[in-house]
Amino acid sequence: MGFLSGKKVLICGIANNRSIAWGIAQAMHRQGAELAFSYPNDKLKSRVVDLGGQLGSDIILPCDVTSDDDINNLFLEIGKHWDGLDALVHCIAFANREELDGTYLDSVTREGFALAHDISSYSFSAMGKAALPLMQGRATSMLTLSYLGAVRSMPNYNVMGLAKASLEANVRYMAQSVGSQNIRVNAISAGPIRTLAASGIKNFRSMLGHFEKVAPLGRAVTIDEVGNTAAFLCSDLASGITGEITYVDAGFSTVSLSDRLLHEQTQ
Ligand code: NAD
Ligand code: 0WE
Repeated sequence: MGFLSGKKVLICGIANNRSIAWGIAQAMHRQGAELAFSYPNDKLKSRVVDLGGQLGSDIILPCDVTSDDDINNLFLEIGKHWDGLDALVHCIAFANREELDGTYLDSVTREGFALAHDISSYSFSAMGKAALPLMQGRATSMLTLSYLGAVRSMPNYNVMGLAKASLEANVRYMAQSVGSQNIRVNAISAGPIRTLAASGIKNFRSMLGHFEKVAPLGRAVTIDEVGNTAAFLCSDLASGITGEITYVDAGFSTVSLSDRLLHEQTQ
């Protein structure tokens, strides 16, 4: 019996089998969770139906998080399938591609700033709010995905960094506002992973190379490693953890000067 057996979990943000959300879905499935999934548009529907089916799920519902109606309908539909919800997993981010290139001040715009914050941060509050009725009377949790660019500047990450900073503050404020209902709210800050959201990002390959040199584990992290941590954080094993940002980054964020880079200089 897995540590999530009997738990009902909604996972939002699968685009394909490289998505972090897919790593989370598989890890939670291994631990015995029952899963439901959302997809943002018809183009992605068949892929999510297929991947969900591989984990025994036939609850696959539409939700573009820029729409209040979509968000409300999503939880109404979940309520028709399930008597409640034990965990909400949010793996959604978006900024205009042009704003993930060049210097921050050159690329930022009023509209792009609003869009990035709407999809990448506000949507977590909106979904959390809509999930509340289904989370009453059980020990439940909400989880989102962040990145180090929230707390350190990062070339080209630009407006997404501000949106992730907002998302991390969201985790703390949401945790405070639902703690008395025995609902926990956390984030995983993951190291860089080659997913759809990372494809086409300028210099992603050399960024990964630098990451591997600096990180104490000397390698990138996988969607399975993020998935296993997500499964833990959404389980009763993590019943004392809320408002927290857990780093799954091979130690990268803990390093000041890396051994490997120092040796490169001194050899
Ligand atoms: P991904 O492209 O597989 O997932 C991003 C998802 O966001 C997609 O499924 C996409 O459909 C969804 N999305 C975008 N706009 C949406 C909208 N309006 N409504 C509903 N869904 C929408 O990439 P990923 O890397 O798995 O990203 C998942 C999360 O992990 C994101 O929050 C990302 O910021 C975060 N993250 C990624 C990395 C990385 O290096 N890949 C590192 C740390 C954190
Ligand atoms: O959060 C992310 C990526 C989020 C993302 C990616 C895209 C690409 C396609 C948001 N919006 C879009 N819009 C698109 O049109 N990551 C943590 C991965 C990532 O993205 C970077 C990174 C890393 C790491 C962008 C610049 C620098 C580093």
